[in-house]
Amino acid sequence: AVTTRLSDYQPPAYLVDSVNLDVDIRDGVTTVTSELALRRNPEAAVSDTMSFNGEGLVIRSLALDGKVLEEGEYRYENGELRLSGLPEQATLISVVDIEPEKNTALEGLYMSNGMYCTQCEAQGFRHITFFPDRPDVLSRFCTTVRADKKRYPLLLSNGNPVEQGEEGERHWVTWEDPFPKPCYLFALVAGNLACLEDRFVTASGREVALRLYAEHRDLDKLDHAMASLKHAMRWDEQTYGREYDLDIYMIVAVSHFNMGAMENKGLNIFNTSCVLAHPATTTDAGFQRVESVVAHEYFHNWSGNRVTCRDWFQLSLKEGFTVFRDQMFSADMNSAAVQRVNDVDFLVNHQFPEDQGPMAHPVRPAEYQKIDNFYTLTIYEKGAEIVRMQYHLLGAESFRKATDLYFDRFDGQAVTCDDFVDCMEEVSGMDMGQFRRWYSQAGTPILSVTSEQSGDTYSLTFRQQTPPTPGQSDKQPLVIPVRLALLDKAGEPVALDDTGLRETVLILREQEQTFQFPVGQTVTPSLLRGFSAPVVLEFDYRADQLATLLAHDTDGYCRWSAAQRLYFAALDRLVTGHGKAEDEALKLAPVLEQVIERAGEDAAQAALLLTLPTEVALGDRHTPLDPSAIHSAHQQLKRALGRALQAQWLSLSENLLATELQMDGVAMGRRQLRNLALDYLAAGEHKEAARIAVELFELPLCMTEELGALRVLVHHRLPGAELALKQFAEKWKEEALVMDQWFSVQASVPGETTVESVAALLEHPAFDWKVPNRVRSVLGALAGNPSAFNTDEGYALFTRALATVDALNPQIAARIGNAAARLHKLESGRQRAFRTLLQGVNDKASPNLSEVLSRILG
Ligand code: BAL
Ligand code: ZN
Repeated sequence: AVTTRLSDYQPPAYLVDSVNLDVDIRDGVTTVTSELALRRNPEAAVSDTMSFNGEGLVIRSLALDGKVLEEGEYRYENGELRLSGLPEQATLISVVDIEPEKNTALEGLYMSNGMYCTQCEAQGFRHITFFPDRPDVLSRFCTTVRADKKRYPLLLSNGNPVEQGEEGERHWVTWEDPFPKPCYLFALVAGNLACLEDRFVTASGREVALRLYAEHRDLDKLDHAMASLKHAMRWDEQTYGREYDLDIYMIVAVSHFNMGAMENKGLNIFNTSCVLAHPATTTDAGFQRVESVVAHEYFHNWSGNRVTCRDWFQLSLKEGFTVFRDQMFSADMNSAAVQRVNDVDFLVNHQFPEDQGPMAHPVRPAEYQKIDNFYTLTIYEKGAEIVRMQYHLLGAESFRKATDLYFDRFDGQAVTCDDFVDCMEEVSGMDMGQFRRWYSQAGTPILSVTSEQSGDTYSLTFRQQTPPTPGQSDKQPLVIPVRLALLDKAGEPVALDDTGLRETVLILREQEQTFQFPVGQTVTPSLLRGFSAPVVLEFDYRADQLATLLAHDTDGYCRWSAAQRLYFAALDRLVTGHGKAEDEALKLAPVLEQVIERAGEDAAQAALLLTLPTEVALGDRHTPLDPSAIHSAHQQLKRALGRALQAQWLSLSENLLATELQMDGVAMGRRQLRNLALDYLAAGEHKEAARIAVELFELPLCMTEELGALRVLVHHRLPGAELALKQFAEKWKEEALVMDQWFSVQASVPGETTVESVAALLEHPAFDWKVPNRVRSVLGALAGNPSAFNTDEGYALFTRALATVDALNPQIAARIGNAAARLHKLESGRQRAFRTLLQGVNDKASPNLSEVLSRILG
């Protein structure tokens, strides 16, 4: 395997000022003619040799400045075309053949359900034509797409259409993109699609055509994406002063897609799951996801496209920043408190484990084998937290000045994470030197806090330490902002100094620091408010302190975190055999009752507070990991809570029922709480659970209700479950995204026997190894279901499936392969069995999968 290192970065020897592409699509073979205007790079050491990337291209001809190159005058091997003896400026014309119909890896040009489409980030363009496939080569693109007129009436590429014509049964359209861009932002679509069209007038009065494309049958599922897009466009003008810059903005929905969506200039290509939405077929969570992904890709037009990355080590420059932007947008569109808890929940339950496992890497990695493997939660979610800390350190006003400076200074350039922080530093006058360690140091810092009351002084001592990660054993102290309040017995924040300040931010810089407050009474520290830094916070809270936080804290994150601590403490005692589920439930009941009583204030927040941590999260607290013990503890507590609060669950299940469909945040929160209540009711084996679930299933107002009911029936194996599954599949067999949910519900039933269902699902006629969404719906769900996954049969099935996926789509295989990352934590019997099977897959794995498995196997 070839390792690429940040320290080896060299600017390209030649730049490509413009690209003329002609893509001639015919059944079986597509011919790509490209004309590159090359110019020696004044920023690079003088050289007359240039390498162009090219994967699997069949050369028809190559010509330099009009002269045909004979074999021997160039070298094309190992994915690289090398030309020597180049003048200062030259024109390279290449004609190559590619076979999109055979492209199951879904990178470059490929077919998705009868249409042609592309995915070029990170390195897909080299599967289309020869090019310096690196983000620091920015070129003006002019693209002509040719195809059969009847079957592919729609021919799209980046920018604006400038010419079109017909030749018999074929036609062509030429698109020009005036903005220089790296080739990873190139896109092309040829298909027969329906269009939802609208318009947006920018703040400066320019009119932009908005066109959303999908299969004809999905035309009624584009309204929510359109509304989200318009909100995002306005928000970016108001919040960052950024306007859209082309005359057309297009989104195309495709069913075969490796990622969620892609921000190609002016022509976003989306996984159907992130753009299509209709209440009958899409859950409320799905609606929220569409809103945030549409916004995310739109925001990339500035944070990513106008200002892009110098190299792929800087990926978080655009991704971390853009995730932060989409999180803040969603907070403004919905409930900010709920949004923050959801974002933190996701980070803590998914990125923290990544940071503690074999794939741990810095937000700006120092090396990689396959860059596709680094589209990680660390780059995205932790990257967003690092930007968020800068936002809070500077304050909203200075942060805006710094981003203005960043966009203005680097417009049209490919830059680094350091360039971004430089702008923060320059505007604020702060020294961000130590802060930059967040980009280069991997791992989640552990912040241990102790308190002491001495007379009229309350002190807090903070000790920070980051555990070693692969390849990085020594860790330096980080800048950790800790937002803090101290609550009195009634839950009111007390004055922290003689000015009456009731909340403050402590900026930690050293391994150990103590802070004193003139506070004479017993207090409960409300620490890390708003989750002010991505750290694991250790504080030996007493149960009554947690109850105070949960009941009274005004900070949504601190309330949620208190609830999580209470649940974990109870679950840990059950795992280690030191508690009884009924006793634990009785201790928790009064606190949870209070949450339920206040649920009317914010049902979504109540649902978050009442949701138990997952089995995966519980397992991560116990080494060696015995998934059966975890599963049993989890089931016991859920059942006991189901019984202890059964009157409340019953009342929530029945009383939150709506009579007419609404899609606002309040209605969504009520549905979330109701589904949760029904789940607890069933866990407590209440005799009414099956009746309520069946009634809801049979007459749902929307997919959130229908799927919530189905999940309860299936997960608790209630009477009617089998029939409901059958009816659901019959009703929704034509709706791929709904059927993904049908697969997923079954693969996520906790318990060992689910492996048998998963084996059957993989044989189901509707299962398709070539559709990433379908593969994820089964294998992703199994991976998140530890009691089924961690069995001999689970390991055997998973590894067999992994090899099958790898042969078709290495990127997806590598992603799914990450599910094995807890190998080193397993108890020895399971670890041995799983290791042997993984080794067998790794021996024949693609470079993508091999990088992941080799790190896991150690
Ligand atoms: N750039 C890849 C997809 C996304 O993060 O928007
Ligand atoms: Zn992105």
